[in-house]
Amino acid sequence: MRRRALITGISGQDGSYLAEFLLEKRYEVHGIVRRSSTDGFQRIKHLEGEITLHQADLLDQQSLTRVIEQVRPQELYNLAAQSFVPTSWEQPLLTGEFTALGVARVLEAIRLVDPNIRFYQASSSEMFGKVLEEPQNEKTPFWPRSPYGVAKAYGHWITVNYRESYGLFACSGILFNHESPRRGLEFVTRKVTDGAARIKLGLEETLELGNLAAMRDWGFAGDYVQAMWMMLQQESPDDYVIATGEKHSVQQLVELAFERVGLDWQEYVEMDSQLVRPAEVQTLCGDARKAGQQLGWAPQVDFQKLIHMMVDADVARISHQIQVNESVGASTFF
Ligand code: NAP
Ligand code: F7E
Repeated sequence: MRRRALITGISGQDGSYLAEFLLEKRYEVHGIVRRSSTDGFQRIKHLEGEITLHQADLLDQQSLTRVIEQVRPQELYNLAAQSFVPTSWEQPLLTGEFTALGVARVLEAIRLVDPNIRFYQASSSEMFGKVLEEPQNEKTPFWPRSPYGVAKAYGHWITVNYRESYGLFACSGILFNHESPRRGLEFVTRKVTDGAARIKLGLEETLELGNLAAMRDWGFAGDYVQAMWMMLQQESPDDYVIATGEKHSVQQLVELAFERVGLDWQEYVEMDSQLVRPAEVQTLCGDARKAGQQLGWAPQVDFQKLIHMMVDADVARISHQIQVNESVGASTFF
């Protein structure tokens, strides 16, 4: 019998990589998607026919319980969230509903339907916020700096609490920033790689950015989803930091991306003070030694390879789009 996994947030960056990874492992893969008036499933289009999608929403307890009852997964990965930090200041309550209470709703559904389901919670390095030590490990205290970080801290602790209260096999993966060509265009890595590609191809003249001094520990999403699965294969549930252990500034990211397309970034990048956050997470760098020792996990893609991969993918995608537009005589580009 194939093992069954249910993924919330399957249409997101991580959901798409995790679905591919589990299919390779011969899992029967099910995903939760919310209803939309437009087709938002670009990242999982190529998996059509191989995965089964179910409609539900993190805001709707009954819809979650119903899908879990229908699918009866052995493993459930809760990746759905309002995941963009700046939006969490614009919509703090909705972020709390999705990103914090949504976790409790999924856990409640598991507890009621089948407490043997193994549960993964997508926790975040944003919980460390104004960091109290460096690098950050599983024991580093949290000091979140955004409504998103605060909501993720709730999601983390409710996961720990359900493990301790009800004996659920519930794990919290504290993942540092991870990126890929499938990253949303609003996050800084993708904004920069897409921006450099557009400038190179003559579609834009400048790129506006916020805090260039911020530092992050950036890894590749394809590596990080493997750690999620590894956590659920252990004898007992636990929490793990997943990171590369190296940090770089946004400016270094910009330099690398523009260099890849043969341009001098200083001629194109402009500072936009509107993009500076009300409270910034200035630096993050993770200590993933526990995951290395207990899960046997290690990142495979380094920072330079990651940014080159993303720039090359954006250049190829946009060049292709230009060719298509030219062949149909379209005068505008999206
Ligand atoms: P993402 O690309 O923004 O994907 C988020 C997913 O959540 C999408 O599939 C989205 O569906 C879904 N979703 C949002 N609200 C929902 C709701 N109310 N009901 C059902 N589904 C909903 O995020 P990601 O980068 O893949 O990250 C996956 C998870 O890891 C998130 O929880 C994120 O907060 C967390 N995380 C990410 C990172 C990172 O660096 N990427 C690091 C640490 C933790 P739609 O397609 O309909 O919008
Ligand atoms: O910002 C700075 C910004 O939006 C990174 C999410 O996946 O990782 C992500 O959160 C840094 C910040 O990611 C721009 O101020 C400068 O310091 O790419 P980001 P994030 O906020 O770190 C964590 C681990 C998650 O869990 C989240 O879900 O870059 N920055 N200029 C900028 N950031 C953006 N977005 N846009 C700029 O123009």
